[in-house]
Amino acid sequence: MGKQTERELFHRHPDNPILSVKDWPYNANSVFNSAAVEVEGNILLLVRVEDFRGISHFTAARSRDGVTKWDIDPEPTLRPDPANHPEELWGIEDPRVTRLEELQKWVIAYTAYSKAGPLVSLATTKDFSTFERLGPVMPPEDKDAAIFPKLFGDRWAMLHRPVARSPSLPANIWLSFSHDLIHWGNHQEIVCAREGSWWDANKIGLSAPPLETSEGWLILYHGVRTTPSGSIYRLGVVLLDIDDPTRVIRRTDEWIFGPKATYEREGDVDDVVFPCGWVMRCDTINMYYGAADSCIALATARLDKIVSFILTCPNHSSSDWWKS
Ligand code: BMA
Repeated sequence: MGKQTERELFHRHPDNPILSVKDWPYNANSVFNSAAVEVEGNILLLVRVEDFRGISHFTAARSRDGVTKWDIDPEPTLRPDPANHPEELWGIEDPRVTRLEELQKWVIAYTAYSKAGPLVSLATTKDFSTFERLGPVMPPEDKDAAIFPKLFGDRWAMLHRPVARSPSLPANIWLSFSHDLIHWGNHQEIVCAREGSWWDANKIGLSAPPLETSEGWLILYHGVRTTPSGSIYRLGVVLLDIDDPTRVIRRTDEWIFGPKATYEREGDVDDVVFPCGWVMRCDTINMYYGAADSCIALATARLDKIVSFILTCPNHSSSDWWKS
């Protein structure tokens, strides 16, 4: 591969795509954008499955090595429930799962596709078989949300991406706090989309949930570049202060991963890499990502390499330095 691909910090698994509809136990249009966690020594992916109506649900897939021999639930694990949750009328999408040791539960932040637009909903589970919905926590339009695994003082923190009604306004990443996971406040904009020809101009959003490192919270985000032939979804990283996640310490200027392989470049939506989960195994980050809204792929990177890389990135906050 050429120089540009070698520059990427993440390495694609040779078996990619590791999951697609041909592996699925029931008919579906596409499987993509899965959450990823480790449960009792297995990698568990909570996979977004789109049916032939265009409506999405979640199905759990488990594998010991996180690459092969997936044990996939024979039926949808969590379906939209529009009768009790009208905000799920057009499906549930893009789950991000965080372990909350404090509560001995997993919390799933997902997009509920309501008539008024996509919004952020939460559900909790102990076993990925039964779920308790906490309901919508952010009004539309808002998506790309994940909860931090730790309390800050006595408050939980959530990253999310509200979108203003005016299309001329950028879509930026916000941070909010809550005592009970249901009522959220102290909303603050912390990472802003850049402008002009930047790869992450006008629209960004959180990808996988925040990852705790010795240097701070590692935040993986996607930037959307609009081109005459469609949008390109690429990835960058931000480092947040470990005790005060409102403080941005570093941010990559260049994207660290973007669509290159055929399964990322061609699919239901071309040129998309969209991770909703990453799992640490030994010193390695396993990043699971939706490719071209059609299948699931895996890319790996050494955590120490990512951390040393982000520490070489510009030391600035989300101020508008890039405009000048
Ligand atoms: C985003 C989300 C993702 C999707 C991506 C590319 O807005 O809706 O679910 O993968 O667009 O289509």
